Amino acid sequence: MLFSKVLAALAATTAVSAHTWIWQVSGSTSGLRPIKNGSEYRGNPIQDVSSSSMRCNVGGGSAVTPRNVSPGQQLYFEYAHNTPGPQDDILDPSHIGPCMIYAARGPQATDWVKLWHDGYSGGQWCTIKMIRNRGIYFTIPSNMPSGHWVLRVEVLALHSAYTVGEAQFYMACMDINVSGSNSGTPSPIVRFPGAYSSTEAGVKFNVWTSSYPNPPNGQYPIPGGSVGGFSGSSGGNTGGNNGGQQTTTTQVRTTTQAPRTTTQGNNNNSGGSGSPLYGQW
Ligand SMILES: [Cu+2]
Repeated sequence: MLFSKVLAALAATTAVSAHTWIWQVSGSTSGLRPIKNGSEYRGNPIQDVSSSSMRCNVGGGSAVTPRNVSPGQQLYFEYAHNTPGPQDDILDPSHIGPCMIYAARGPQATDWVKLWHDGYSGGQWCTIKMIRNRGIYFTIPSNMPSGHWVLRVEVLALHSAYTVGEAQFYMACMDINVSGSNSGTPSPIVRFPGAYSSTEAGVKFNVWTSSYPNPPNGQYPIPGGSVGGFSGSSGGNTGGNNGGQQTTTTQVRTTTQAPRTTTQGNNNNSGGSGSPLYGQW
């Protein structure tokens, strides 16, 4: 239909110059792997799913000193679009799509387990919730095995993903040292690159339908498979603010929280906030 063709044309011709990155976690850059080198803009996406940069972005291949965390501890991944601070808009709201968090044993970080994801749920895309929260809240699983892990925190922008190779992946890695004495085995395992295909349904995805910004029928298949966890023994841990220990595979609790100001049903096509839909993104 004409409406979607016009939108697609706008999306295709608008210059893409600024995107998003995680600038700190819970008020500190401790454990966060740097992206790129020097002063180069860090908010560009990775678009080639076969690139080694899919793992921890450009420049994020090497471990840094891990931050000490406890099972059950909440981390707040704080995003920036332009200049970090209260005036920053985090991410252009045209960038609708899912969020995913994985973990792998550090420092090598080769075998990843997905700990959480949110695609389109509760009538909203994850990235829009992320903009409202100015970041993503994530709770370290209460049964996460102790030791050095790497968290891989990712958002995927789908506004150009109707063309193969134009989905925009924004990921960052964080080295953590999990306290306690939990042990256990992560599963299922995926690799980066490898976990995603450029042609799978959630990566080559057309948002420009008559239901925009909502996906057709409210359905969106999140890449990377189902959420896994840790199986096996779970010892006591120290310092965590978690509740009861779990001994089997766990689901990670909340991350992106529900929008604070909601009107009945968020399913209109108005685009939501007052930010321009098109412009610098
Ligand atoms: Cu962008």
